[in-house]
Amino acid sequence: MKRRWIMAAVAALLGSFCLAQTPSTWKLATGYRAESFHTLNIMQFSRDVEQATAGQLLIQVHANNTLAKLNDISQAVQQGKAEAGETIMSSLAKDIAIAGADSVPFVVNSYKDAQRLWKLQRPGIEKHFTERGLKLLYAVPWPPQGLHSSKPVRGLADFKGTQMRTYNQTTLRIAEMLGAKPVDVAMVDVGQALTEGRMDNMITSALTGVENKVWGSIRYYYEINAWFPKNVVFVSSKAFEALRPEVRSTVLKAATDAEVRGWLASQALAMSATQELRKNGIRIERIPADLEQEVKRMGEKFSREWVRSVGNEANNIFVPYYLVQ
Ligand code: PCA
Repeated sequence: MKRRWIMAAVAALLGSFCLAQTPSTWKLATGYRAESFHTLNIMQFSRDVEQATAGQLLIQVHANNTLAKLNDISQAVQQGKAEAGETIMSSLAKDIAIAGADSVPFVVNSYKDAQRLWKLQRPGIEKHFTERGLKLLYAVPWPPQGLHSSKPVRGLADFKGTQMRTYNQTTLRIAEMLGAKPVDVAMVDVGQALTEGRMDNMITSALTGVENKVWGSIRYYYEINAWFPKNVVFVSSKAFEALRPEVRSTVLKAATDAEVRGWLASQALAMSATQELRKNGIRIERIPADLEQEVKRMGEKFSREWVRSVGNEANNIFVPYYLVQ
């Protein structure tokens, strides 16, 4: 009798042990290619988590818009179609206005500035995420945004009527201000859109030019350093809270590491990508000084419009940002 009792107790104990050890699996959706540096960083994050939790949490990366399209990823996570996701933060700006802060032109001029801006932007983003049942994990910037063009750009008139590729509200508004025709093209479709003659120019990183091998059509790249947009990686609060506390802290530690690693990678790629464009025959030039002035003035106009439309939350970021400069 006693032996039976002991066996039952052992079985119950083993059972609860196994239950506690059941691994969790997260599907993580991203709109960028598997080979993109952001995705490679996520994959490293996933391996770090798997290793540090001894397989307690597995994060499966679904790249290239396969699980959800880039602009729908936060919704997909909120609706439980994926546990986690990555998107470009400015794609959330319609819902969370301050998510557009890192795409306001000519505010940030270096990675150091971009870090300062992120520190000021982060608490507000976390608050809005929490209200939507999302937990922020980390954010990593794209290299600075420059102007790619199939024709040389000498003055504002050179943009008139051109087909300008856009990827967020900022690029859309800029195309409008320049009198260009905005064409919405996903990052992964840029190469094809160029081949099909659907676009003449775009503002994006040199890296995005390299990843899409734009040199067949793009002949000029102007390093205007317009802004440093960030990708943000997040998980549903529900999925995060379902983890045991020690797994949760392991995930957060791996997220901090991923953020540091991602910023360094972005910085290194900013240099090498521009060289890669040059190697492939693209001319790296400065825009003429008077055009630069006009473009900067447009940036200021955009900033004013942005701060006015967002209100207090924008001031909470930009006032301290400019005060400590
Ligand atoms: N590449 C992405 C966003 C910013 C960037 O550098 C794109 O062009 O869509």
